[in-house]
Amino acid sequence: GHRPCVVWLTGLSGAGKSTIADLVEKTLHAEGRHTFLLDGDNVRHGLNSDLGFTDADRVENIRRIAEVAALMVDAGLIVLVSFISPFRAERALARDLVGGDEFCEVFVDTPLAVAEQRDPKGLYRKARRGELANFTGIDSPYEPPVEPEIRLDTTTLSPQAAADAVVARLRTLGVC
Ligand code: GGZ
Repeated sequence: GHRPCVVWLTGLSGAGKSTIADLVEKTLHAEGRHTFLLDGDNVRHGLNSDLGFTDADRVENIRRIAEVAALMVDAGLIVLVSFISPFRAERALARDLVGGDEFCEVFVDTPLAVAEQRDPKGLYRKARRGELANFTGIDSPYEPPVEPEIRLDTTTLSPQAAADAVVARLRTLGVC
């Protein structure tokens, strides 16, 4: 198969979303697929540099990302989207905007305790000390997906095994 779609990764900070998205992209590139990765590095510093981490700003962050992802699917790309995207309502909006048949929701399911233990950027530590407000999982909510297309248990899967599971699912969906 070969058809455009959005692979929407959701999960806590430090869950492993971007690591897994990078590995999925490597596999797809090796097979000649045309992809684009939307993440904090290329969206929050540019298009969404006016937005912070209040609930309202996160809603607007995800709304814009969903609109951009929908345009990229129209352009024929496989779009990998890597944001916490904490709210069910905005993920549902993204699914509606893109179209259900072109939308694959991937729950990078890492328990808070595990993400906090990893704390690669020291952000959980800052949040616990009260130096960073509205931090997801601490004093800002995360609503786990109820019926994601894929759930990845990162406590038992290596990043590569998790990425392989995503690619396998994309094959059954006819994406690659
Ligand atoms: C959560 C924050 C916050 C707060 C800065 N809460 O692990 P990271 O560093 O690299 O990824 C996190 C990223 C989250 O941005 P998103 O655009 O994915 O969030 S959302 O979908 O909710 O809009 C984290 C960093 O930004 N970060 N402050 N308060 N994560």
